[in-house]
Amino acid sequence: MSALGLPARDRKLYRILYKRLYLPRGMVHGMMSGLRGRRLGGELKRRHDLAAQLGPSDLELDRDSAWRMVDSGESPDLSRLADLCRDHFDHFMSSGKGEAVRARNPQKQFLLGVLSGNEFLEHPELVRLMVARPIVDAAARYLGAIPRLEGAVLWWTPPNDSRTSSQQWHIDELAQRQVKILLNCSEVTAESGPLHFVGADRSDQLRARMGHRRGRVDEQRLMSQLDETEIMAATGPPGSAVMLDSSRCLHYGSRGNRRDRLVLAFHFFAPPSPVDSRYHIELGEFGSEFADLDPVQRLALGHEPQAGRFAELD
Ligand SMILES: O=C(O)CCC(=O)C(=O)O
Ligand SMILES: [Fe+2]
Repeated sequence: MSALGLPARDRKLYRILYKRLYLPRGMVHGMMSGLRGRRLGGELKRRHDLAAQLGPSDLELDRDSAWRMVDSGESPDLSRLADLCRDHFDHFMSSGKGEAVRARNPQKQFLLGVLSGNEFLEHPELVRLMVARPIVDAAARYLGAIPRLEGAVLWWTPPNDSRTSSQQWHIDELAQRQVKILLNCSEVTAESGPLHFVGADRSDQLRARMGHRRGRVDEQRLMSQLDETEIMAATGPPGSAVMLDSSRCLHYGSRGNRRDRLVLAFHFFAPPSPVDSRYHIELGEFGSEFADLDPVQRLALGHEPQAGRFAELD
């Protein structure tokens, strides 16, 4: 197996450095990525070399603005993935689990987890679609190395009136850069609390101007510098998606829903990226359900194929 699995001591170290000692994100990530990169050794180089060989993906992201929309039907893999997630959700609701998940967390009636992290391993057909080549290739070309599918969560947001945590403007601080896909699995309109976001180059500029380092962004201050027309909303029919670097693009979502929203969120981190998300996926053994995946896809799932298998890509 690859050396990507994150030792528990790294998680602890990150908490101490970033949360307790309050060291700057760039410093903590730089230091810890260096350590992890060293552990990855030759694998890291192979991930870089392989990414350098890739041609443009159909789902290419612009490096500066770091986002793109995907129309419904544009990616057969995402369309199929949305259908399967929708079926899973229908089954989840009809078996009464919807009410149970709402009751479990009365304070937070948004982004309710229908499927999360390693639960996806019971649904390999979903995992396989998340590492479809156009998706991994787009993430690899943006991140400069074959990345890992770090985590995934199928989120249900019912109508709500709250405005807390990720319903407020923020960036995802767990990584320096990442590629996140938010796949609409239900029809997402302005009433369904779509993800709202600003391109990365503009977000960098705004954050620099506000001196923003971490935590929620003050909305009033932000809006005094930002024109409404610069804000994008990820609306669209099932199978449509937004791909973005949510660690650079300011964003919020699930706000003011009048209608339910079902989205699949999954993200790719650069290989040495030091922290795991709450939705982390960690493959144990590489089972037969993934046996036919190619070397790039295997690496995306944290599995390093035998050196000889790389020849297949040439
Ligand atoms: O669409 C949402 O509710 C916001 C989700 C979010 O902040 C994220 O996926 O990073
Ligand atoms: Fe976020």
